[in-house]
Amino acid sequence: MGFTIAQKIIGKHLLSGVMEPGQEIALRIDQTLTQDATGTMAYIEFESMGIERVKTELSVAYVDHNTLQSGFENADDHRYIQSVAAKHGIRFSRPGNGICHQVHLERFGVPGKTLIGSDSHTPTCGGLGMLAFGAGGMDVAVAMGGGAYYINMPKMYKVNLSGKLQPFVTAKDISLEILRILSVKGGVGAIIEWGGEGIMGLSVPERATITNMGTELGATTSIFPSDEVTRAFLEAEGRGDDYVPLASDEDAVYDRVIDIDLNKLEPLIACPHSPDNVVTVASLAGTKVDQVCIGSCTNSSLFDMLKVAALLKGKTISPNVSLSISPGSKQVLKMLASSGALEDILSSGARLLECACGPCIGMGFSPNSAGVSLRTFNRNFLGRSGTADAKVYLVSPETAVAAALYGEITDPRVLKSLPKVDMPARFAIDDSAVLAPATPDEAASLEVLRGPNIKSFPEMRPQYDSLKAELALKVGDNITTDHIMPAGAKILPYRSNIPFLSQFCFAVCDKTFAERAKAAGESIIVGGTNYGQGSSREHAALVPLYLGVRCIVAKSFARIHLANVINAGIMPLTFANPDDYDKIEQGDILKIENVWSGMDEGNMTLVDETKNLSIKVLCQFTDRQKAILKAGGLLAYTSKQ
Ligand code: MIC
Ligand code: SF4
Repeated sequence: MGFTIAQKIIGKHLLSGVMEPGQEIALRIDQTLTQDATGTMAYIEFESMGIERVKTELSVAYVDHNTLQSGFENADDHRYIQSVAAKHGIRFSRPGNGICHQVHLERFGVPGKTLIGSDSHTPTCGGLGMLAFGAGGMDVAVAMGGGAYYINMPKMYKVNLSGKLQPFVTAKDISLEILRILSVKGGVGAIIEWGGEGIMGLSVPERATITNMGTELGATTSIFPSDEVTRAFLEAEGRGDDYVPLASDEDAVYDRVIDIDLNKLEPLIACPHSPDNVVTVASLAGTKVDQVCIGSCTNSSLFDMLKVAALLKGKTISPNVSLSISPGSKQVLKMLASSGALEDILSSGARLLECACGPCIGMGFSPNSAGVSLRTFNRNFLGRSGTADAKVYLVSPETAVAAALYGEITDPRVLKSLPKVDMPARFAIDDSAVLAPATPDEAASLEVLRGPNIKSFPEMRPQYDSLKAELALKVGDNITTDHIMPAGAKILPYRSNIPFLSQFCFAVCDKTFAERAKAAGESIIVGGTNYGQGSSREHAALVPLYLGVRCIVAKSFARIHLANVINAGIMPLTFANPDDYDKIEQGDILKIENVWSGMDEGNMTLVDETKNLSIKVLCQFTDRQKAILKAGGLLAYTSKQ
């Protein structure tokens, strides 16, 4: 039996475990990346491990999320990350240099290597055949220190693309189509490999749009082969030497195969408030639009931006629409400027934003009240834009331009002629905003610069053999990390200040939760399916830990959040019978006895003392996970080792 691309890379990086779906495996990690919103915490954790220099082949610290400096907090955090990176052997990508995933794709991603990043869209580099995973900051800290990265061996899915994209139908529409087919839960536990003759027509940045949004499927990661298209991209980046060919074996076996005929694909749009709420653009034609945003790690490559510029050339956007453009990297922006395309963008009435995440994470450019915003981004979760009642739709750059020009949702095919966009044989390479770390000799005397916003890590609490606490919050299905720990310009600057952040925990669902949980001392949360989908932010586990949450019982968990919860020492349990979810209520007193033996047996009895009920809950922890929970979290466990 042959191997898939992912199985081949896993096989080469396997430190322990067997490659059978569902079994825990340990992987050697070649590269890591962090961004600033999760990075401060990851570096605080790395420092606590007492390791002088990272042990990876390459580690890069990006600043791209918290770039709005409306007080000292973000600037202090940037300085902290810059100094900690210099001291410990990590490259530092300065604010303004671009979005981590776009820059990593351009400058550092290597086919066949492993990468973990403290950001859920790290699979973007799967576009060039890298096995790249989003992870919590603690897992990234451990990998920087040379430790393994643990995942459950995923199932293998294959998506075969046949035919050719028709004019005005794009890689983004392929992403939306697979979300329509699979939903935000459909990729859970799987690695998605893309193949078929249709991929030959997709450039690396287009492939990266697809692997980027694989995150929204809940997939462990997504990957493309490394082929002549990959070689051309790496050569244009002056990195031809990094090219290695990679393909799955003819007789590789997949757990599921999905076919998409590109000839039949139409422009698609994801409606509020979920990326899988997908319909055709044509079906919403005529809906008034207030705002259009083009950029984010999904759609900010030179190819995307040149198409946008060509479509805007000589035209003026609707007076009722505010259009923002955020190029993904300084490389993209410089090439837009030198080719004259920037002029076409600016003359249309667009507003140029910095090369950063910006509006995607609510860092400025929030929509007006109840505004309709069309974005080329990957997430449209409730409240994420910074405007609670905004309606955010996800679209391709072409559909975004059509809406900006007409002031309403418009099938981009009405724009009729699609100007031909030629990609340069060589990109404008300028790594001046990537700072090299200090040499080991210089590093010894370097000071790490900490501002007053950096507060200490929450107290880790070992699990005890019995637990009795109030069910402080009961939530429904598909709860995102944006519900648990919202982001946005007002809150994000406090990512290294857990006590401050804690007041906003679950505020989207229940403004009283934080206060009630704190007053209760210890508490339990109950959730539905896919609890914790979305971001990799470990704050969605550390903040509940700080508020005294000891255990979360859900119908199912999203992968990265599950790992973060265990790393924080909070016990995740699942209902043996999902119908039991309906039997318990917020405010009930819940009790679990014999936690230790229950962990060994794989199940426990949850007693609802208020309702006088006994409910069976499951826990399939590995020995390593049990030890982490008993120790009170990954950091405590690692220092014990
Ligand atoms: C996001 O897109 O939600 C983020 C912000 O990039 C997060 C990371 C974070 O919360 O800092 C992610 O996707 O992991
Ligand atoms: Fe940044 Fe948005 Fe991408 Fe997250 S999804 S890394 S916030 S651009």
